[in-house]
Amino acid sequence: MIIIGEKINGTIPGVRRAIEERDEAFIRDLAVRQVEAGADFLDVCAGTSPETEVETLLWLMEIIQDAVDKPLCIDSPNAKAIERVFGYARQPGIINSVSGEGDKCEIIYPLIQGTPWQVIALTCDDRGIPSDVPSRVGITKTLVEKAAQYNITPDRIHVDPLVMALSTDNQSLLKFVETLKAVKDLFPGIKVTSGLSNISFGMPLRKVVNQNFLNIAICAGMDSAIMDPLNRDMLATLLATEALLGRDRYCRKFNDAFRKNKIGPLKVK
Ligand code: THG
Repeated sequence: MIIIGEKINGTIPGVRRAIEERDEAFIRDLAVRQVEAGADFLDVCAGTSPETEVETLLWLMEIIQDAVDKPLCIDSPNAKAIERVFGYARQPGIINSVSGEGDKCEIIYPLIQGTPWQVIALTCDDRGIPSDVPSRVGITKTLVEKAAQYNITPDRIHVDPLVMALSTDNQSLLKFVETLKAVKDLFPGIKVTSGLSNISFGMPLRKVVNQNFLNIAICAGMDSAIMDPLNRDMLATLLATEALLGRDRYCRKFNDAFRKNKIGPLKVK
């Protein structure tokens, strides 16, 4: 499983404060701790008003890239902002995201053409966010076909089916799994990703629901997740599921993360 660490996001109150006060140490610490916990990519989202977004992203990107040697996942609803900061990434990462909305693909795909960059493709378009499987698969098809025009192959695309809250759509998880299977059948090698928190919106014990979603999604074949690797229980769910599925030889990753040993204390408390 590919872990995209979500903690450097200006919509989180503590991060917003750090951005406003230009608290470099706070951001650096979040970068280092997420990487120590196993993040493969670090999501970076300004979460500010459009006027200050580019400046904020550049400030965040510089701090993160000075602190750790991991690729970024550049997260913005604004393709033009992504275009402006793209050149400041020091290694290929993930663009978060394209969708069928407006001219997003026409801005983002040329940027990453001929590079190893990957991209998250949201299954929404100018008609909105569909919750049914055929519409999601249809949008995925369009996004993959457009990508092919720029020689961007399916293995560089993480489809994000934008899960609905279970409290408003009882079939939400089942539709996610169905979408996952359908897009993988259509485009072998394509990746499927998701945020983990939408599923539990409006429910008590949200974290328990999120963890169980992660477990089922991994079993169903999800390839990456935008998640908080510093949440001990969430990371434990991920590593336990992978171990149980036979993907963690000698349970080494699980044990290294959580067993106190001679080398040091628990990595994630
Ligand atoms: N899909 C894609 N991109 C996304 C999302 C998605 N980007 C934004 C968002 N969803 C994912 N990022 C976050 C960031 C923070 C939180 C939730 C989603 C959050 N964090 C709490 C905190 O850090 O304090 C607690 C998290 C926890 O303990 O689990 O709520 O869906 N493509």
